[in-house]
Amino acid sequence: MPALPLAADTPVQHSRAETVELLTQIEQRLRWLSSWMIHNANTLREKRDGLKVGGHQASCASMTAIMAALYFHALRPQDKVAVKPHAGPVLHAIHYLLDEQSREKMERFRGLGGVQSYPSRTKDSIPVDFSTGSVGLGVAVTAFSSLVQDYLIAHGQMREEQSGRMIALMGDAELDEGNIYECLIEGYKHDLRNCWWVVDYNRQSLDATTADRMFRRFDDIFETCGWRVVTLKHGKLQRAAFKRPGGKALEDWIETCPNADFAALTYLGGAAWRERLMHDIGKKRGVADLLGSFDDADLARLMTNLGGHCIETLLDAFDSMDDERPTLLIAYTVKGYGLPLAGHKDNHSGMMNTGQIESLRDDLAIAPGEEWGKWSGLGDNLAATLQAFVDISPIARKQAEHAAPAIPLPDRLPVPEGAEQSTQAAFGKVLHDLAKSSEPLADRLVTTAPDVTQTTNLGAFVNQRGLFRRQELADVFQRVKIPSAQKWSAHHAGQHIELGIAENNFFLALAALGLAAPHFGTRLMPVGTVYDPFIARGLDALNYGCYQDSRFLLVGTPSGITLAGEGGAHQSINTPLIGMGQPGLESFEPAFADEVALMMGWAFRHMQADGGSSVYLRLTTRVIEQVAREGNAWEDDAIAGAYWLREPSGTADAAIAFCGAVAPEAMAAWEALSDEIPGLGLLAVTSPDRLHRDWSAQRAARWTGKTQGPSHIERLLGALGPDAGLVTVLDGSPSALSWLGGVHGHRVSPLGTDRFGQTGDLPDLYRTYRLDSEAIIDAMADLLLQRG
Ligand SMILES: Cc1ncc(C[n+]2csc(CCOP(=O)(O)OP(=O)(O)O)c2C)c(N)n1
Ligand SMILES: [Mg+2]
Repeated sequence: MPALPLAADTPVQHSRAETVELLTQIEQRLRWLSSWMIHNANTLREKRDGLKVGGHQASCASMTAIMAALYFHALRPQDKVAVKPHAGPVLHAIHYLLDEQSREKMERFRGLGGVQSYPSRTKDSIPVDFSTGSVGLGVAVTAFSSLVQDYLIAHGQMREEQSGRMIALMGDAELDEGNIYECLIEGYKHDLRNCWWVVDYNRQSLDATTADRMFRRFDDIFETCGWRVVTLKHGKLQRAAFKRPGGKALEDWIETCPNADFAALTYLGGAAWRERLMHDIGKKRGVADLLGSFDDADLARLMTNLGGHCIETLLDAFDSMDDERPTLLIAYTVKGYGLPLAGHKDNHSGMMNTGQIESLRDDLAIAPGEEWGKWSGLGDNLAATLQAFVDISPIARKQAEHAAPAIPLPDRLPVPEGAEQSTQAAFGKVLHDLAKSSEPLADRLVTTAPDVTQTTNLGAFVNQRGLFRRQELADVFQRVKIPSAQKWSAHHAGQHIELGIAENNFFLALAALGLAAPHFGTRLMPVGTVYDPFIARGLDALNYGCYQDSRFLLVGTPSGITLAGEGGAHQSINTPLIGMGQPGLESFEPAFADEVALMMGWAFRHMQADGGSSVYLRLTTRVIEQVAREGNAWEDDAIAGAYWLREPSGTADAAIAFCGAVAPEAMAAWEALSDEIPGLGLLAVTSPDRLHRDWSAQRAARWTGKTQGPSHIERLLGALGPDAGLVTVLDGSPSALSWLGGVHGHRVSPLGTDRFGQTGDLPDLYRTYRLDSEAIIDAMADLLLQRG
């Protein structure tokens, strides 16, 4: 070990050898602290529920060298990292060394208020650039963040010199997730740059060792998509051994060794390595002498000296990647490196027992009781030098995220004109009007769609504001004067990001766009349209965006069996329940154009509010007659989730509650019944989601002793008599509204779709699925008869 200079008041420039030595020490600390954090939570902390706490010591140890070299050497303050979920404890240990994480939170790993199992932007107190957990998504989102960065640079919101690298530290099993390949293709189309994916290539997933056949295939795939592939297979010790007599035979043997064999030998250790190597290649020239020059412990160290555990190799690699090319760094590693779990195929959830962790502690000269010390077991000088090294690392200068200024919004968005309109067309017109305006909001809108720009009414906005591309792209059809309603030229000032059809990419792009404010200090207003049923295709990515509090407006359109001609494969049924069930997403299903304008205006406010969220509008192409309004009194109620379109009178004993496209049927049924049922109410439900949340919150407030007035739906339905009957109807799962009966104990007859749709015209489909006015009348008669 080279003599290290003492810690000084002024930052020291360390030589390469010193840097390697210091990072080697830090790697050991990270391995220790992550292991100890998991051990403490599982074995030492008091348990009240008998459940396993969990944690992944082997997955952490697999990455500690990579993370030490990245965080304390290669990372620049403006770079952003998505950390492999199971290496979360290593990230916390890094911030502990930086004095940004407390011992107390680490002691409460996986407990309430403690360090989260997987890095979380919203729940962890350390800076987390990207939440991770659902494997694959944290990888691909980095590419979209890089695209967002380019968008901001192109729009003059960031300077080129401020650009950072978007880095994913990924497990090799994540290479099996299809979403990362969808993202590769999209990245290529958009000229992706400033993106690194660093693979912890331990060739183990959760269940077992991974397929040998994929060796080198990943290189081909990524290179085809324009990436540089850097492979770190061997560490410095191995490379030196390969140069000695017999070394070539050893290198060839490693090259062809099956993953499972390598892992098993790693677990068994030095004697097993020797026996196997002697059996396989011992007769080759020089091999016996070469192996004989290592004792068992050194032989085991040599054989596991893979690129991803060799600090020098990692530093050289990171330093060489000094341009903007997207880069896949495949770092060979051993899962559980440096731990007795190393290599065992069942080590994913495996944990060191008490004897094993104590022996690791003793190896590091950490005294019992000193386990949480940052530099326990090291001399004072070395500890001070390490602390100084950590304190001057570029990552220590990373600026905290701060709230980006709000975008000034117009008081109201003008309501599109027309006696008959669809909600989808109204949405397109509101955006088009904005695009033509000089509102500051208009400049921050970014629209995107997975190959459904025109069929979801984004076309007018795109014609006005253009497609975004870093490189100009001419509209060939326009140039040769072939008539088309759609201008399709792209340039750096364009505001629409056209995506291929893969919905996962679409949701990840929205997630990244919606994080522009905390990530880059400039707020964007992302608006994405998707065919409503295909929300399901990207649902996990949608959830992923919401989980990290990204802010976007999602428009699912067209929806329901109202999309009659397209049949069952395109008609969404359960999306109202997704809207209700998804945290971080407020959903609306408007019926009329003025509701659409109102909700869009509210959405833009909510997307930039403290405690706000993303917003989802479920729309339709059905053109319906608009209602005449007297004043704006309905608006607040509509935002709260429902308003009386026909107020019940007296203590009416019935009401029809409808949502969305079936408004005409509900209104016709009301007309037909209102003579017979005096005071019959007609409730326009604009958001089952907000109604239900408010109702639940009101109940919870009672339990927690907080006083709060009645919820909105309690107030509205309070206008009905106690024995009243309710017919609810929407073009979607009836359960989105059937719960209304629970509010005051009213009897409910819920109409909606809960079978797959099919092709047909509206009268046929609404009749078949019981959404027409006759069905509403029948249901009401039934309710009234039941009452006797
Ligand atoms: C989408 C998703 N499916 C399944 C899981 C459960 N799971 C957690 S880790 C893992 C495999 C991890 O292997 P790898 O990425 O190679 O990481 P390692 O622990 O080997 O470093 C799986 C299947 C998950 N977190 N996310
Ligand atoms: Mg793995």
